[in-house]
Order: sequence, then C-alpha cells, then structure tokens
Amino acid sequence: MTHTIDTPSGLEALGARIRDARTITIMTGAGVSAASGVPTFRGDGGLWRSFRAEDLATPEAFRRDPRLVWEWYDWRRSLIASCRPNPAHDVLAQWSRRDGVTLITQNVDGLHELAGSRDVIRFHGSIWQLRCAGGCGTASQPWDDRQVPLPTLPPPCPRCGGHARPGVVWFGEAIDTDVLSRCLDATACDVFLSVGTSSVVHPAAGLIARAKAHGAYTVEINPELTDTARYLDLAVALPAEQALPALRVWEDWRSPGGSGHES
Ligand code: BV8
Repeated sequence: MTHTIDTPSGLEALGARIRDARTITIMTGAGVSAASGVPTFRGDGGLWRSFRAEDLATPEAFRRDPRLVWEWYDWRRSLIASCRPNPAHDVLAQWSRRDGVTLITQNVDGLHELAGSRDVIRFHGSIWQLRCAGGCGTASQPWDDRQVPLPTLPPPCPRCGGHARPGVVWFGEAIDTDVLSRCLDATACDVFLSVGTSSVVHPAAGLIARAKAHGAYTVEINPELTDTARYLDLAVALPAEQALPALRVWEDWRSPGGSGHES
C-alpha cells in the first residue's frame, strides 16, 4: 500500500530513513530540471515544434533528415546552456559526496554535474557530447563539444568528415552495457528514490521494480503519481526542488556555492 505525502512538513521520517540508510540510489528524470527552465518531454509546452521526442530521438529520423534532428538538438543545447541547477540538483550534489550514494539520471542536460555531483551515471548519455554517426572508429568514443549554436549542422566528425550525431541514446538503441550493469547493481540498495520522471521510458522505468524486488524502500518524488505506484512505499506529491531540501537529510546541507541557492 503506497503512503502519500503532499506537504513538506510530513518528510521527517523519510529524511531520517535516508540518513540511516547504508546505500541510497536516486534516479532522476526531466522533472528534476523543470525548475531550471529545461522543458520536460511529455509535459505542457515541453515539446518542440509539436514534434514528439519519440519521433525525433531515433536513428531512423537521423538517417531520414539529420539536419532536422540536429536543429532540434541545437535548439535544446542553446536553451539548456542558459539554465542553471536548482535546489534539487544542489541537494543531490551534497548527497553524492557521501559513500553509498549512487546517482543515476535519464537527463542529458548535464545540470547534475554543473551542481557538483560526482560520478553521475548518465543512463541516456549527454547532449554535450557528440560521436561519429558513421562509426569511423570513433563510434564508441564520444567527444565534448559545448559550442552553442553549433557552427555547422550536422557537425562533421573530425576524423572522417562524415556526420557527427548527439552522444545520447535514442529510442530503439541499447543502453551502454557498462552503464546498465552499474544501474542494475545499484538497485540492490536500502532506499531507491525515483525523482521527476514519468516512468514511461524503459529500461530506466524498470529499475524501481528491481529495487523493490531487492527489498529496497522505494520512494517517488513527483507532483503526479505515475504507473510505478504499485512498486512504491511512499509517494511524495511535491516538486523535487521543494521536497529534497525539505528532507534536510544532512543538516550541514548548504548550497555548494555552484548555484547560489538557499534551501
Ligand atoms: C531500448 C535521450 C532495446 C535522447 C531518451 C518496454 C516497455 C515499453 C517500451 C519499451 C520497453 N523496452 C524498450 C522500449 C522502447 C523504448 C521506450 O521505452 N519507449 C517508451 C516511449 C514507451 N525504449 C527504448 O527504445 C530504449 N532502448 O530499450 O533498446 C534494445 C536492446 C538491444 C539492442 C537494441 C535495442 C532507449 C530509450 C532511450 C530514449 N532516449 N533520451 C534525448 O534526450 O534526446 S528518453 C527521454 O525520456 C529522456 O531521456 C527523458 O529523461 C526520458 C524519460 O522522460 P522523463 O525524464 O520521465 O520526462 P517526462 O517529461 O516524461 O516526465 C517528467 C516527469 O516529471 C513528469 O512525471 C512530471 O510530473 C514530473 N515533474 C514535472 N515537474 C517536476 C516533476 N517532478 C518533480 N519535480 C518537478 N518540479
């Protein structure tokens, strides 16, 4: 039976449970960056030119019209470049300094790293990385490119001159095997928090069920209840930027200065 909390004042017990946990795994989605101004995928106003992510974030769309797909990514990169971490990112950056904490994100925006989180497991890659679309030998070695806007669309692969592609995982593409293995291992934890995700996209959406099967205490932080309700011990129906600071898990929580936010 899922217990629901919808006011910050009811979070003490969860804060204490997290403080006392030996291992904590957090998986975040687009909702954690919403307060930073990064549009979510399936929320209002989150879509671009009425396209759906599922229509553009695919190898087929890229093969059909690489320029259109790159216009979408270049637009997102330009938008994200002006976004800063919010208190949700800042609190998770503080937590990630503790032993036993694993942070997995489905987001490709890099805001967890900007807030100071270390060793972020990027389940779907990074919008700030490119890799050769032609597999000229650099196919598995992405490179960083933070230019906004990009000077040429599609950008060229510096090695073969063919098209580069965004260093993200598209629909129909497999998750990196090492990344997936680390995430599956991390579901064997005391507390699993799913923060700001609609839990629609697999295999990421399946991690909470595995954590539950491992005996983890499972929590969702999302103003909307998602389909994972059947795996939840606790639903926190609050925005992440309110709920995470309100947990006051480690009283010495201070914004690490990366984003200047107070709780
Ligand atoms: C694969 C990178 C196999 C690109 C992304 C099983 C069942 C059903 C379907 C499948 C399945 N297995 C596979 C599939 C197919 C597919 C899939 O899941 N389709 C879905 C749409 C049905 N999955 C795949 O294709 C995956 N690959 O399975 O490969 C394979 C195996 C071997 C060999 C070959 C192939 C790959 C999927 C990866 C897709 N790439 N992103 C890019 O970003 O451009 S997914 C994309 O969606 C983003 O990464 C995003 O993170 C992710 C999930 O979305 P959310 O983060 O949840 O965002 P959303 O807008 O949906 O929700 C936001 C939530 O936040 C809402 O609930 C809202 O209420 C909440 N919120 C809002 N504000 C706040 C908040 N919460 C807290 N605080 C707030 N302030």
